[in-house]
Amino acid sequence: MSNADLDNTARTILIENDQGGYTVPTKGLYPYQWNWDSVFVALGFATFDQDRAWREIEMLFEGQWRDGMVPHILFRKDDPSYFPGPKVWGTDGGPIPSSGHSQPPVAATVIRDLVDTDRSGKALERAGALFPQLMNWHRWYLAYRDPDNLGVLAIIHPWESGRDNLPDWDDALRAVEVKDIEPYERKDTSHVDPAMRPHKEDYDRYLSIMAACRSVGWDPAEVARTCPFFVADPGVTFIFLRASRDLLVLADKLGKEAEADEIRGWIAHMEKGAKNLWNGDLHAHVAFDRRTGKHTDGISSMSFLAPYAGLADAKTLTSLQGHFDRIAAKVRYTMPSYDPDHPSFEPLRYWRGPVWAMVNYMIARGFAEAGDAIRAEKLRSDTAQLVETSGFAEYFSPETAAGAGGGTFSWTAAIWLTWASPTHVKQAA
Ligand code: 9WN
Repeated sequence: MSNADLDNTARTILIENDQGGYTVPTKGLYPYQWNWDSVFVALGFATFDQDRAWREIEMLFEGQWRDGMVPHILFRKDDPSYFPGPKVWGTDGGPIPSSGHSQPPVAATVIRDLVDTDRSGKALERAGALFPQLMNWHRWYLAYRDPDNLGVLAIIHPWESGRDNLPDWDDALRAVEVKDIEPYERKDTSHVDPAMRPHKEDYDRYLSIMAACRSVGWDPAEVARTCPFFVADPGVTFIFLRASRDLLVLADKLGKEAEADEIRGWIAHMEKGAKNLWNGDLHAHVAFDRRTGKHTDGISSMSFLAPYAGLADAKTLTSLQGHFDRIAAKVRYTMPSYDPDHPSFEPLRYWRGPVWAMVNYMIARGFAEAGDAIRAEKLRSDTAQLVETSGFAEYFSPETAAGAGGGTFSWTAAIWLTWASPTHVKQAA
């Protein structure tokens, strides 16, 4: 297929996955609105329909909870093709049935992008309408995912990280007691080869964490205090820090001085706090279990997001470039979701090895901003080749380029349109 054909296919995927203002990640496997999927999807729509891009994010924020949380899934209708659905979550925090935790907060960054690339003259007004909601979501993250004010954000469930079965969660997850779960039937493994999905032992614990949170009524302070899983995540932390910098730009544009001061305080605090994630043996930022204080011993793709978060001091950047080159020499396509030199690496099992287009996009952006155009371009051209070889898959083998998981995937299409497509590169030049 030519690049122009791929561009058309990508647009068609977004249009066909559109449910009337919000987009499902892919039909069948994921039939609802997911948080960070929608935000990346907005970037794709913005390449041909800016109004529709805003609508995607506005509809996501329609589901914001009273306490400020923006849920990871909005169940606008009940669909039996996905498990666990709204009844299992048992939440009551907002106007739309939803899951009970959040997902990486990329929204402020994308909203700033929509403002910067606006052709309608209406973007700042729309950003202004969402601004108080963004502030409340960021405040919620700081209050309930960093209750001890360390300057790093924790996740209460592997799903909250968006990287469900990442090896970083293994030890903390194994420590979760399997209890209070009803017999259940997974649906994901009827859509996708089970070898590309998490194990049953993982799902038992995913559901046990949900049961524990349900038992405290999803009260965010109680969840932070008692949740059997509470792990500081470089992914969520770096995405939040980056998003806070973009929120600050929006605050300045909108003349919100008090909020701008507040955000500057968060940024300064998190710039210092990030050292809590530093693993001195690996020379990289990694996860650490907030209950045991133990760091993980592997590098994940999100370790490479430090420059995206604005942490591009010489020590961090040089060390990441070294890891990048080591990994690039080991696998054909960067950036595998986990270090291929780690014993937990599995090239096709979801977040234990495969390449994800939107992660590559974020890493590349950070590297480019830090002045490393060469590695940024390697990430882009690898992503383009993966799509050219295997289409708009959910994720890809870093070794063979085989597509895995769901097909006709919205965020892969969106990232193609906004960044990876050679057509886009030509237009941007
Ligand atoms: C659970 C929708 C979502 C993504 C996540 C990805 C996967 C869900 C699942 O699919 O997670 O949230 O059921 O496997 O891990 O990042 O947002 O695409």
